[in-house]
Amino acid sequence: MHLSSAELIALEERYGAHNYHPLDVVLSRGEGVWVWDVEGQRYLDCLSAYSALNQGHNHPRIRQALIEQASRLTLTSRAFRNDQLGLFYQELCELTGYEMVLPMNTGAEAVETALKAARKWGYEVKGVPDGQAEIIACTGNFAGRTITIISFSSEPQYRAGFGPYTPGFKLIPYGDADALEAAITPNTVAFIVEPIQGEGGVIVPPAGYLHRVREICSRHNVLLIADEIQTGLGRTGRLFACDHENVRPDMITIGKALSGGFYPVSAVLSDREVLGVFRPGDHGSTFGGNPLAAAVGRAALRALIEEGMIENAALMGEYFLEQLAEINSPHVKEVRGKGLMIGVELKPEAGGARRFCEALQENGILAKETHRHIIRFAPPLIITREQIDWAMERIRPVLCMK
Ligand code: IF1
Repeated sequence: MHLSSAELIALEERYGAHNYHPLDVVLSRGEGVWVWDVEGQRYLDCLSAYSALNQGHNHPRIRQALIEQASRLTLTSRAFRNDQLGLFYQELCELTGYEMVLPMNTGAEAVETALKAARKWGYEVKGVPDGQAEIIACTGNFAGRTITIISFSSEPQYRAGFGPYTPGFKLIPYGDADALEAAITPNTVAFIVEPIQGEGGVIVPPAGYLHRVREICSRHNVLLIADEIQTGLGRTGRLFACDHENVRPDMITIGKALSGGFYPVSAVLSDREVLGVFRPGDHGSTFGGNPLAAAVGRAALRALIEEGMIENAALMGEYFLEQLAEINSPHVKEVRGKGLMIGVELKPEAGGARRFCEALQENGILAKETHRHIIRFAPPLIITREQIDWAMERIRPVLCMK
């Protein structure tokens, strides 16, 4: 029985909670940078599920790993061990240069894990009085939807109606290293920051910012936590966005493309001094570190590295940014980003980005607005120059429409 887009939309609208306002495109197949809707219409995916599909839709090697592992062993819980987890740990640590991993499932769970590790490290290693730990974050951050994470969100809509909020967080402006220095107290255990703010509107901080916050955190014995769940794993043209400034955070959260979009896989990377604070039973998750996640994660990392996707993201990102910046559109205020993490900010008088995303959809390009005036372009990292040219032929007329 093949239901039409309209019929499937009606089902979603009738039975599903309305916690999203998606574009009315009903996808049924994905391959590489392309997706097809139920009527067979083809689109170029310029969102990549918010960077969970860096390797492209339905990557054959990752799919093969999923199928093989799924037919053997999918879940053991961490009450027992399995033959994939140790290898996943080893390959992640060798690739990233960290000593330890704590595996989870969603990005939010990785962020929560990093926050718990920082607090416990603060009490046991730094010597902060119990219950007094402070964590600093930036306005405009997005790190997930749990009550603790939205407790340090500056976005009213993400907070409204969900109080009371978790205490122990302080907000400073993004991109301002002096503000960090001023906010640190003897009880500060960590500073959590996105190297580029994704949801905040593809906000690239001033050059040298990450380098300065690294130096400030080291000097004050404050853990630097980089949330690379969106910017990591090649999205900005380096393995991690922090690599552009040769900054090594104390902890990194990763997720999304860690599975190539096949399965929820996330993790916290750090060294023994920090992740060593966890004792058996302190923390965990039913699915965290399951053999299917580990097998898929191993294949997703292998594909990313062996198929040169990170280098391609740097090359194609430069080209895409340059092409977008050359469009002479009365609506465009700024084109910004790094690698294939690009934002086109429209002037307020353009009437909001949504109508441009809907026009792009009509032209076969799927992109998503963020914060009303910004169109995000984040295609899979496997995109080719020809595909960017194909996209530009369709993006230009939309950005120049009335
Ligand atoms: C939604 C945003 C993006 C993230 C960073 C942690 C997480 C995310 C930097 C949490 C997740 C997703 C969540 C999804 C839409 C999307 C999003 F618009 F919400 F903010 F990407 F920008 N850190 N971002 O970007 O990871 O728990 O979702 O696996 O909640 O609407 P998660």
